[in-house]
Amino acid sequence: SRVVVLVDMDCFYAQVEQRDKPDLWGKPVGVLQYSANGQSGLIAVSYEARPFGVKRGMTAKQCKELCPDIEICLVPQGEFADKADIQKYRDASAEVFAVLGSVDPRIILERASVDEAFLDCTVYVESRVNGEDREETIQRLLHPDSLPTSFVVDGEEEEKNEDGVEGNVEDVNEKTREKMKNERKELRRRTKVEEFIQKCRCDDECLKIALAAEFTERLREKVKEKTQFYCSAGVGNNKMMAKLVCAAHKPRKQSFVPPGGEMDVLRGTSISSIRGLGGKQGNALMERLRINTMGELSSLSSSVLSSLFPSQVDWLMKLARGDDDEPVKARTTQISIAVGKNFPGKMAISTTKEARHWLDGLTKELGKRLADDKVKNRRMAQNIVVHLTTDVSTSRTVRVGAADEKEERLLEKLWPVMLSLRKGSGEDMWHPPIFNISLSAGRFLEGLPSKEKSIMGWMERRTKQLEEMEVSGPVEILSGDVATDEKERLEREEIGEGQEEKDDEEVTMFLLLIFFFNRIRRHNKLMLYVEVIPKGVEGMMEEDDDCLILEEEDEEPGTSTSRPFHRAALLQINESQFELDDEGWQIFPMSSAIPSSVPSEVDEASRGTESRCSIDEKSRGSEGGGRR
Ligand code: DCP
Repeated sequence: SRVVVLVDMDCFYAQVEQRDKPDLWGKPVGVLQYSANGQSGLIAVSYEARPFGVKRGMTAKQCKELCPDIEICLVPQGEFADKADIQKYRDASAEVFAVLGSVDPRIILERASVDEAFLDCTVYVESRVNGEDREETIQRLLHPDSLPTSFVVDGEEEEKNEDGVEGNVEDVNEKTREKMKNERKELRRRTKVEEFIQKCRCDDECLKIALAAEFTERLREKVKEKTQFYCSAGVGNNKMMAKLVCAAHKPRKQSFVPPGGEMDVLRGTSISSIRGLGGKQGNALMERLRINTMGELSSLSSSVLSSLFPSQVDWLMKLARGDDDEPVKARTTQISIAVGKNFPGKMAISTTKEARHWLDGLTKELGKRLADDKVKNRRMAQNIVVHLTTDVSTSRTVRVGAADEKEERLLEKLWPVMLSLRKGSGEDMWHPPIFNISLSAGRFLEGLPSKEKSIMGWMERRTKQLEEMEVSGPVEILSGDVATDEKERLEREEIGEGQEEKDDEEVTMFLLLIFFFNRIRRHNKLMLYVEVIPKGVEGMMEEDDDCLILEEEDEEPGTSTSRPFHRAALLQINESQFELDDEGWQIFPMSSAIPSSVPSEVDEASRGTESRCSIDEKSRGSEGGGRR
């Protein structure tokens, strides 16, 4: 049978905040998502805050009452549509997935959510079962360091899991009791693990699970080492069991189901704890069949089930036995990228102008995320579903292509579709009022047009080189009036007058800049300093070029301007010093962006004097004045 692992980050957003502000490690922390309509609530709660009764969904006031020392971190506000910006949590998630995806090529990795991944370890453990000296393996697994945070979940009554982190218990006796209880728990844990390992001597299925548990312990250590984040895990023979037992011991622990013990685990498990049965479906089962546990479900006959849930009988009977065929699908990206906004109660949208305003904001946010995704995952969405909730739920699918990448184009494409969902006939009013707008991009087509691929490929190689060099000061990757200096080297591309080619170019430059912004976000180390790049400037490169040539398009070939029009340099400065201009893809350094030492360092490092002066002058010129 298969061996599937679910890795789930502990209180993920709270850990991202704790890593950002290391003083917060070990303290009660809540992450609050603020919303302009006053409906703010906690979306993540650190384990230190949980013993106080602090829960997701509570307001800041409610959790302060329960836990006065709690630190509340606010989710940053986004640029568009008055929405939260969860990019930093997505970036942290990408770091985790980079580690999970780098461990062994025999493992299939599926991104299940921002902080959860399934790993199919079957091929990996099978090759090890066959290749290892069994007695040696058993001895290694029996060593206390081998499975230090692993629990056997076999359906036997456990002492209640007390969230694992001590609260502020003042009473010494209370502390001693707590300590003794933890020691008892640890002894029980180790005894059970040892008993299980002994079984591995003559049972390959057990050995496979044990090897997967050992692998998962190391994997979690690696995630911690590389990202500072703690996670928990579940190991079982399928997705359902892995997910179920992952929740049995959290945080910073992992659990596994002994082969054949699935039904023992499920017997007392509530139906709503099962993957896929947590929502409406599970409720319908419990209400209509008047049952609560998976044990009760397994005792029902197929005729009883088929009378109420005819199309799901086979699936339900399998689940009740602990069978789940769903494969782990190799995927580290999201299936769809969605943005949305609720307008509850009186906030409901009732005018066409408001509707257009919000669609505009959401389109900008979606456009930004798609551009980001395109660079990271080398793919492009083919569909966008526009979804409106009024008195009913309606949606329309719009087909999109490369030409629609610019936000204005996208908006012009989405707006008529949204209008078509309006029922009222009045020009200005929107009837019935809108309670939710969401846009979901999907049906991704893998791969990018070759021109964009080459630019991004080059940028990646160059950035990697610079990272490997452990650059400590600013590094100039390009300077000088290339239109003159490099003219002979460049083969001008024929660019027609048509709008499409022009748009292509802009998209290319836009991508290039977005790419660097991603780098900056990720490493907060290397960044691209780009002065005004006018429209019609194009990046060109050959495979082996060691610098990117930005060239201005001329109306007449051969009369290229000698005016230095651009410079780019990789500098090691702080992200907050930069600002993305809202007019498009131009990026302007803020007045404080270029530390006074930078121009001289660029000066020493570079060869083209003219441009160095310009960087110097321009950055000085912008001092005090913000954006130019
Ligand atoms: N999240 C959110 N809104 C929700 C639920 C979760 O924004 N309604 C975010 C915040 C969480 C992250 O997703 O940190 C992961 O969600 P989980 O359900 O996995 O919960 P946590 O990781 O916070 O805690 P746990 O350790 O219990 O899994």
